[in-house]
Amino acid sequence: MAGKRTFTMIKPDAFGAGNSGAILKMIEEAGFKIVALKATQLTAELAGKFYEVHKERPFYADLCKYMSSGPIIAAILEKDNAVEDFRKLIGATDPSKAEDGTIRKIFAKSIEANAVHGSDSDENAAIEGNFYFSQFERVL
Ligand code: RTP
Ligand code: MG
Repeated sequence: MAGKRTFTMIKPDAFGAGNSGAILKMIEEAGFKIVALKATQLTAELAGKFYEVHKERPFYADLCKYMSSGPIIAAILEKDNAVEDFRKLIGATDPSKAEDGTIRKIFAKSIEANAVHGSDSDENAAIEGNFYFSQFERVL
């Protein structure tokens, strides 16, 4: 059965542009409950750890630099079929390929500065949520 939780980050481009509130509003209006939330900033080292699965990819160094370049918002979201439905809501990685009405289509600046992150599996959603939040920092 598909899981009920996913993990997201509002990336430095969207945070810096003052779009965090509008993005969280879209997320809630799409039926997701915010069950953990914080503003924070990654060091390059922590970004490297978070994106370790991509360490062989050509964009890895740039991505770590970018993700540690400014504040972000991290959140755990709850909804039936959360991972898949959230990836539909955010749209394709490359905003020029994202469907109209998706968060990336509306807010992303480029394939790297693409406004939001969304977990790609139930397993990674749990790992990523645990990376940022203790048991006391989330709704049980
Ligand atoms: P995310 O993990 O952030 O939700 O994005 P995604 O699944 O749609 O894309 P993924 O392949 O996991 O890539 C992670 C992030 O790396 C940056 N990226 N840059 N320059 C490039 O060609 C490139 N490709 C990916 C993006 O910030 C992407 O979201
Ligand atoms: Mg990904």
